[in-house]
Amino acid sequence: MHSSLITLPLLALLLFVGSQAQNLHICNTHCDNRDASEVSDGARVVATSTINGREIRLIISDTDNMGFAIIINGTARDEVWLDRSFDAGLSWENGSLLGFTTIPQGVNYATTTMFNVDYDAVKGLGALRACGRGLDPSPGPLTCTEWARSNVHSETRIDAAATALMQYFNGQLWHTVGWWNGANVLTALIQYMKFTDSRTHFHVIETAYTENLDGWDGNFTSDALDDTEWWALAWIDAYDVTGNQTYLAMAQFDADYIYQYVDSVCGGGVWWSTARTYKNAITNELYIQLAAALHNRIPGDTKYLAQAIEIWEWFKQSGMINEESLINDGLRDDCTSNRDTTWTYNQGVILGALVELYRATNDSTYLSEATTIADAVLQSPILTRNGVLTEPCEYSGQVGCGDHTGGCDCNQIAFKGIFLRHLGELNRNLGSNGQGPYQAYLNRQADTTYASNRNILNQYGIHFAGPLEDINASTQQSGLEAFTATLFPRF
Ligand SMILES: *[C@@H]1O[C@H](CO)[C@@H](O)[C@H](O)[C@H]1NC(C)=O
Ligand SMILES: *[C@@H]1O[C@H](CO)[C@@H](O)[C@H](O)[C@H]1NC(C)=O
Ligand SMILES: *[C@@H]1O[C@H](CO)[C@@H](O)[C@H](O)[C@H]1NC(C)=O
Ligand SMILES: *[C@@H]1O[C@H](CO)[C@@H](O)[C@H](O)[C@H]1NC(C)=O
Ligand SMILES: *[C@@H]1O[C@H](CO)[C@@H](O)[C@H](O)[C@H]1NC(C)=O
Ligand SMILES: CC(=O)N[C@H]1CO[C@H](CO)[C@@H](O)[C@@H]1O
Repeated sequence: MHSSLITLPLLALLLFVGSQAQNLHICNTHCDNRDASEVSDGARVVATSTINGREIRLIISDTDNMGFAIIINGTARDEVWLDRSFDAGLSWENGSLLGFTTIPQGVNYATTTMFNVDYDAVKGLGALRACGRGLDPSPGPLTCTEWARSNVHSETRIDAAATALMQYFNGQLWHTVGWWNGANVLTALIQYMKFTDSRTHFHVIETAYTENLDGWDGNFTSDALDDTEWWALAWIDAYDVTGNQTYLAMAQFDADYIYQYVDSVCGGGVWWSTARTYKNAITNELYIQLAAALHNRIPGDTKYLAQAIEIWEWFKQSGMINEESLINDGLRDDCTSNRDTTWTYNQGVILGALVELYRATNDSTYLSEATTIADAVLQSPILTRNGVLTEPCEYSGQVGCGDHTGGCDCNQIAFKGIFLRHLGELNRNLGSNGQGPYQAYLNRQADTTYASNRNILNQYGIHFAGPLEDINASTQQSGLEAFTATLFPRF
């Protein structure tokens, strides 16, 4: 896994996101700095913060897709302004103090002018917060509300989760996550498009393709073969929603690159990396899924189906699937299972792989083998705690990704969404009329993360059951996938 970011030129259109150019003057339906008295009916207070007896309010008009700030219960010269962020609240237009104003003599409140939430011309998705401070008797500490936005592109919980994820997009990848996570964020966004009718973020498919084509070793390959597979599977989904053969051809190119690293050590299987030091579960599960998916999309193919079956037959008897029907991480040098952690994503990708094999063959044995593994996750007290999907590293008290104590590293925070993506796929193939055998479980994950793991910007943290912490684009990817997994195909 490569977590580090690579640098390539940003899309010129989105340059403002990285540089946070000051003094943006945005005109959508209305222009920035519009008088607040012109606000449309239905504006609402979305966030408040208090400091030294003053209250700062953020007011958003969904109709205008604009917001403004008010300070009340203050004294003359108290200050109020807006901050606006185009990267999910990581940074904002420094020094702009949008709409900055002070309380005049004789009253105890002041209102800023209105500013746009989004920047439509460059598809910039923004967030606002209201800030202020008292000036009497001397400059006091400042306070800001939480970040929030309008309900534009965010009316339902799944649309809001997708829009909050797109706020991290930097024109190439996503702020706070690197190469392999980027492939998974893209997959989560494309699956959202696939299972809803939304095309709001459609442009990201081509942009991510073009801007990352020269990343690492080119054509989405690198020494990390699992990373190559994540990208290849993103291009399979891209092909599904666009019908564009370029993406299918790229997935095929990547599969052929990976298959060079299948050999007879331990009886078969793909190596984790080109260094040929470790045969593990994820790389092989992903390959089965990729090869079977290619077969299902390339008329007349026999090669990829044969590869998918070959790797599955090997994997099934490799020892990595343990006596509980859960999948451990990989093989030791002596070719026995290392019995390492049963990460949720290792229980997930195989479900998607077996569904693709079922589609390729109509052999329902593949679905029953998938069901056995899925049921084992639902029954595992480690992976399903009080009915809620939980990564083994969560709540461990160890310092995890970032400075927080979520206990999972920067790779592991993405795993639960990956599991749900594939459980959803199995559920769709076992069910009909919007109900599969895992529907109740999937609905519970979505409802729990919505209720216990979300802020008012519709950002999701690492723990589905809360508390809310460690928010970044990978935890957001998992949040989005909790909703997508509950949906049935509509295309
Ligand atoms: C403003 O101050 C008054 C008097 O101190 C108090 O009764 C009122 O609740 C305050 N309003 C807000 C919104 O803080
Ligand atoms: C197919 O995708 C490629 C890569 O994003 C793009 O350059 C090309 O224009 C697309 N073709 C069509 C017909 O949309
Ligand atoms: C990428 O794929 C194209 C088309 O197959 C090929 O011509 C090119 O050499 C590949 N580049 C790399 C760096 O693999
Ligand atoms: C699987 O069965 C369906 C329904 O009978 C049929 O349409 C499809 O062609 C079959 N696929 C394969 C690969 O045999
Ligand atoms: C999100 O993940 C990145 C690495 O992918 C890490 O640097 C960052 O600290 C994480 N953010 C949080 C809040 O954990
Ligand atoms: C002077 C100033 O306001 N600096 C802020 C600029 O924005 C970053 C975050 O984007 C803040 O951390 C700085 O304090």
